[in-house]
Amino acid sequence: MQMTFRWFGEGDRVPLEYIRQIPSVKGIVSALYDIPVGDAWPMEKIAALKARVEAAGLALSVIESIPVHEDIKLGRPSRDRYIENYRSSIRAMGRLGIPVLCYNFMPVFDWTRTDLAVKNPDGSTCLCYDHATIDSIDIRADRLDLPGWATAYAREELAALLDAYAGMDTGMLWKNLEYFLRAVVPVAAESGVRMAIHPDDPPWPIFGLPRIIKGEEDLDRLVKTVDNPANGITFCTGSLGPDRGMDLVRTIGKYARMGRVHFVHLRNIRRFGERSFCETAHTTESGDIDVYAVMKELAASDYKGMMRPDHGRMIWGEEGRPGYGLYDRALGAMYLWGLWEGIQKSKERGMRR
Ligand code: DNO
Repeated sequence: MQMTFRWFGEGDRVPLEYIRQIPSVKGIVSALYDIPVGDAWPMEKIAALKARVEAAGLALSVIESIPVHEDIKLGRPSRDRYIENYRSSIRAMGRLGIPVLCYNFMPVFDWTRTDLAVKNPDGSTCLCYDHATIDSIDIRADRLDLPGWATAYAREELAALLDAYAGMDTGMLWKNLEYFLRAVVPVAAESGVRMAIHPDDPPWPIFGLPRIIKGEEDLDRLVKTVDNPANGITFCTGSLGPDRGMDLVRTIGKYARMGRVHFVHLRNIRRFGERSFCETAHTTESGDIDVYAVMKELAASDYKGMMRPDHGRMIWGEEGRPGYGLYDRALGAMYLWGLWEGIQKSKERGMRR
């Protein structure tokens, strides 16, 4: 397993040089942030990003993400042009030897929270999601402060997209994902790039928009759609975990043994009621996910892919991008690596016995 850390490019308040000082972190997860969605990523720009990361003594291990244009998700005729661009970006990644591509297929909104700074008793703040709040929002009328809202689409564009998705059900969205995968996975396989779909976060529909990567049944369908190791999963415990019915330990082992987990986002959450939760520190004792058991199962599956500590709280007075401060994620990396080393060592001892 390689421990990695997300870096949002030169605009990130967390410099690469600080990331390098976190023990265990060898790889960077990043992207090009100035390319319009749908355009092909120029090879020279990706090469420059890679050179910058390597100059800081780290490897560019994962691209998260090349966004999928809404026309592809909507199945519009223009999708073929955008798919061709996507294929070209994958080929460029392959030529540069960047092994993993994390992407998602969520209509309009990426991950969504309803509060970006809930105060904990210890003075830290965390991100929370409350489904009743989501249900009470009229997205066409209200002003929102949701991650993705401000950056992704202007108001008029959003209204047009919501209209376009109005008649779409999950069956149609699946067909469009399948069309996309059949077109891009062979190119990824040939280029030595492993695609890793990010589950829907939260794992249920929001704002009446269909969502299709919510749990085991969906992941089963995904891996079968194009039966190729290049068609894989970003196993995100914090995205799949809010569903009380999800058995994270068994399923991470199942897909890792199939060779389909290429990237792991690890974080913990505390559930409140049916569809509400807050993000916590990474440790098992902090939330509802048995992080130790997840790591143990991953080690038992002989996992060799990438992992990153996902969203942290804001601690020690740090300010920054919600979920992506330095301090709590660095603590998370250390905790996860500590678990991993301990588990590996007992595995080795067990084998010697
Ligand atoms: C949130 C992230 C997601 C993820 C995309 C992948 O913190 O995990 O925004 O990058 O869904 O395309």
